[in-house]
Amino acid sequence: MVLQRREFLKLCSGTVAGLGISQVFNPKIIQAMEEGAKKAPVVWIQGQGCTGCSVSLLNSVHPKIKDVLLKVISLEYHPTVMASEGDMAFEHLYEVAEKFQGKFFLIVEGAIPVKADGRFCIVGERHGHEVTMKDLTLDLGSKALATVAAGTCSSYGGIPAGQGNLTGAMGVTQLFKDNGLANKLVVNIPGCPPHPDWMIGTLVAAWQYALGKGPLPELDDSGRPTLFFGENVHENCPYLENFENDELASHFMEKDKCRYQIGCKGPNAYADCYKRRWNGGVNWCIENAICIGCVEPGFPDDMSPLYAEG
Ligand code: FSX
Ligand code: SF4
Ligand code: SF4
Repeated sequence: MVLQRREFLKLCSGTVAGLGISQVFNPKIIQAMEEGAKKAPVVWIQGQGCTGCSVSLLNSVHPKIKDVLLKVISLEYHPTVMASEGDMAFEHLYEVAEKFQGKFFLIVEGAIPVKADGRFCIVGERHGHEVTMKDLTLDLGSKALATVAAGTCSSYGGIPAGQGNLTGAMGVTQLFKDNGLANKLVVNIPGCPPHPDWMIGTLVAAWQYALGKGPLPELDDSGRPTLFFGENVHENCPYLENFENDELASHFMEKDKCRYQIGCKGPNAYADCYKRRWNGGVNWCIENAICIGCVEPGFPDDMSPLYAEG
């Protein structure tokens, strides 16, 4: 049976909230997406980051990244994965922004440096002039339907904005606020890197919203979808009982004890990692090491030192 668009949207508005993203992306729904609507044009730009956010997205297992790129979104520009380069690619980016003005999604990866007029991060050249990440983000952000900040760096500044920040690195929300774009919609998907489900799930929800068929994803005070960032890691951790019984690991090899004493920041972190897990569900941070609170606005400074001696 092929789902009709209306059924698909109904299903999604209920299921995105209630189920895992992998369940949302069952083949019938993907088929309905293909048939029901045009793919959402997306442009992805990168500033000060490690590209881990992109790598995380490319590691998406359920759904396969191939299906996301071919069937769900229309990725028109991505500095690391596109085949095109130079003037041709950069011109295409501007053409998409013009053609789909008010209808495309801007995804920003990495922080944006503003000191020295943004010249710490040059992302291309146009008409013989260097284009800074700062100017490009403001230009595209003013034309986009919504901006998605992928990763803690673009959400809140992250590692580039940590102690010793010489470049004036900051996240998109702050940049927009400082430059008259405070009214533009920004959705933060923090994480260093963010889970692929968080990125794809948010795009799906935003896409429904763009079609006028779904509500805006509910955001918390830090601009994150509560769907993924509404739960405390510690309160849901499988080691909570150990914590309460004072069974605390003093080194990483004590696998059956709580990691609080060796630096775990789970009590201060809000994300659904405990149930979503990472790497296609194989493991997650606390199972192997500790939570470093990578999704929080104060990361990394407020979470430092990341590790502690037990
Ligand atoms: Fe930041 Fe993205 Fe951390 Fe890296 O580029 S969120 S440094 S994992 O990957 O921006
Ligand atoms: Fe809390 Fe971390 Fe201990 Fe889990 S391992 S119970 S998140 S302190
Ligand atoms: Fe980040 Fe902690 Fe979740 Fe790991 S468990 S991804 S460190 S919030």
